[in-house]
Amino acid sequence: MKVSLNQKILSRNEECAQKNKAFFVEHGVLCLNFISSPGSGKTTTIARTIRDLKDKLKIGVIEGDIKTDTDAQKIRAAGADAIQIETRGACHLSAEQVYNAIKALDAETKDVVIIENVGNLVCPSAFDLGENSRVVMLSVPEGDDKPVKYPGTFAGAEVVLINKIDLMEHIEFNLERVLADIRVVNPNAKIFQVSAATGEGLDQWYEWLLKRAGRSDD
Ligand SMILES: Nc1nc2c(ncn2[C@@H]2O[C@H](COP(=O)(O)OP(=O)(O)O)[C@@H](O)[C@H]2O)c(=O)[nH]1
Ligand SMILES: [Mg+2]
Repeated sequence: MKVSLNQKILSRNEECAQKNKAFFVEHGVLCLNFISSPGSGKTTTIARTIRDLKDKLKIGVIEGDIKTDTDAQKIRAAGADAIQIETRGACHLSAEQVYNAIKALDAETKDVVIIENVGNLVCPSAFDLGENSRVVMLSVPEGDDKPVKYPGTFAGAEVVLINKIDLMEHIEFNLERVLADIRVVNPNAKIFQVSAATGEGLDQWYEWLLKRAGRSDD
């Protein structure tokens, strides 16, 4: 009984995800689904990306949180349009919520739509939102065992951002282990080591993003 209800929810989500996907293809918009634990630095990274690429990319953001619109406010302060979705307890965004947000955001006028999913490494990875690509973030203070504990989430990533590398000297974090563990579940993932606080390593992320959005010079 429970299994079939879950299947129904997932298949309804899948139908709506297909509509979102078709929308992004039709309008030539790159949609990224950002997934990570709370506090790993998604909002900080997205806001910095908006500021640093403001002359090159028109970015719109869909924010998912259980409560509050604080992240949408931070994104607007960085200079981009943002729509906040409050999930009221749900641990992930659904494709239907994203469908409604796309309309409110005038997503067809953007080069890139970034979805900041609800913070956790479990539920968001089970729900396709119709995105073109998933970006999974892991920050140094969370510990180096996360790729082996949440393999499914890392397996679905096109990009893995290892954030807060400025804290590496203060915290025990076996980078080699993390890189090897991600490679086991996802040999093709692009892995960038960054600090959204200092800016270190972000150039490689920006290069990837511009290229993926079809906006690079080369
Ligand atoms: N030291 C350091 N702190 C960071 C970095 N990126 C984000 N933070 C801090 O981590 C906290 C959580 O960041 P936030 O972007 O809200 O994380 P989110 O919950 O994933 O959106 C904030 O206090 C940020 O200032 C980083 O690269 N280095
Ligand atoms: Mg956030």
